Amino acid sequence: MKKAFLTGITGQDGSYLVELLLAKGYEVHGLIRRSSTFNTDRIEHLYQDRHEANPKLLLHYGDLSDASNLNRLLRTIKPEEIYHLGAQSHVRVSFDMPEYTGDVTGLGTIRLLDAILETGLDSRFYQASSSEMYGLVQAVPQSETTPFYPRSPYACAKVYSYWITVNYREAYNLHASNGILFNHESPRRGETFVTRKITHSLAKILAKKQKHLFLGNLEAKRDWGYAKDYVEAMWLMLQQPKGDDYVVATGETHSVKEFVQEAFGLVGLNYENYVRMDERYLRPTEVDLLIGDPTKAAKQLNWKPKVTFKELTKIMVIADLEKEGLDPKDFGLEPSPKGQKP
Ligand code: NAP
Ligand code: G4F
Repeated sequence: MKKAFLTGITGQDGSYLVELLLAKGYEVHGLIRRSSTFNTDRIEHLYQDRHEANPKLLLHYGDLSDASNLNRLLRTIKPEEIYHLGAQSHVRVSFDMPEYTGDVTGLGTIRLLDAILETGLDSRFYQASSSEMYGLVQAVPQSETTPFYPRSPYACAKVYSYWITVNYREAYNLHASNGILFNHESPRRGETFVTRKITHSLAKILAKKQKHLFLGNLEAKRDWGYAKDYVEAMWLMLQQPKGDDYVVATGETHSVKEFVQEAFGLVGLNYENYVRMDERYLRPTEVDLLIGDPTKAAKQLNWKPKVTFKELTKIMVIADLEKEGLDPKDFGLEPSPKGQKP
C-alpha cells in the first residue's frame, strides 16, 4: 500500500486530494495545525468512518514553520509521495502579513525539501505553484515558458518555492514537480476568495440575512476551473517517470463581473441591485488578467478539465443555497447529487 503525506490537508485542495488518494487505496498522512477550534470540517466525512477513526487517514500536528517536526514526521511515515499544498494562500492577506507569508509559503517549501534530503527518502514531491507568479503577464496565454512577474508578497514567496523545487530536482536528482495551477474553485473554497464570497453572499441575500455584497475590482480576469478536476492533475504528475513543471488551467478567462452576473442570473436576480464597491478589497498591485495554456498537461499527463465556467458557478450556487437551508428547486435548479459531499 502506497503512503502519501499531505501538507494543507484541511484546505480546499487537500480535502479533494485525500478523497482521490483514499479511493486509489493509499494510506494518507496529513499535517494539521493545532487550533483552538476545529479546522478539519472539510475532511470530517473521511476521518470518521461509522464513528470510528478511518485507519487509512492519519493526521499529525505540525506547522510549516517547524522544521524539526517535519523531519521527524517524514522519518517515521516514510511516504512514497509528498503533496505540498500548505500555505498562507490569500493574496490580499499577504500584503498585510508579508513576512509570515514569506516564511510559511516560501521557506516552508525548503524545510520540507530539506527534510526529504536529510532523511534520505526517495519520496516524490509535488509543489503547489501558482498562476499568481505570472502577475503582470509577459505573454497571453501563459505557459510553462512564460517569465514570472510576481505582484504580491504571496506570489514572490511562490516564485521562491517554484525555483527551489526546480533547483532540488536538478541538484539532488529528486522526483520533484511544480503544478502551476490557475484559480480553481468549489463549494469547499474559503469564503474570503471572490467566487465563494459571491455564491455564499448570494445565498445569504436570498435567505434575507444579508442585503448587499461588497466587492473590490470587478474587472480582473481569471482562468477558473473546478478543484476536483485539478487534484487529479497533481496525482498524475507524481505518476510520471520524472519530475517536471506543468500549467493546469482551462484556457478560458472570465472577469469577476461575469462570475457575479452568472451566479445572480441563475436565481433570476440582477447583480447591480446588490453589489457595492468597497475599496478595502482592492490590492496595492493587482493581477489584471490570467489565462493558462494547458497544452503540455493535456499531451504529457493526458489531463483535461471536465467542468466548465457555467457548470462551476452552478455547482457553487446550488451548494451554498443548500447550506443556507434553501431548496434549489424553488429557483429552478437541481439539488446537489445525494450521498456526496459537494
Ligand atoms: P487553502 O484552502 O487556503 O488551504 C491552505 C492549507 O494550508 C490549509 O490546510 C491550511 O491549514 C494550511 N496552512 C496554512 N498555514 C500553514 C502553516 N503555517 N503550517 C501548516 N499548514 C498551513 O488553499 P487551497 O486553495 O487548498 O490551495 C492549496 C495550495 O495550492 C496552496 O499552497 C495555494 O497557495 C496553492 N494554489 C491554490 C490555487 C487555487 O486557486 N485554489 C491556485 C494555485 C495555487 P488551516 O486549515 O489550519 O488553515
Ligand atoms: O479570489 P481571489 O482572492 O483569488 P486570487 O487573488 O486570484 O488568488 C487565488 O488564486 C491564485 C491562483 O492564481 C492562488 F495562487 C491563490 O492562492 C488564491 O487561491 O481574487 C480573484 C480576483 C482578484 O483580482 C481580486 O482583486 O478577484 C478580485 N476581487 C474583487 N473583489 C476580490 C474581491 N477578491 C477577493 N478575495 N475579495 C473580494 O471582495
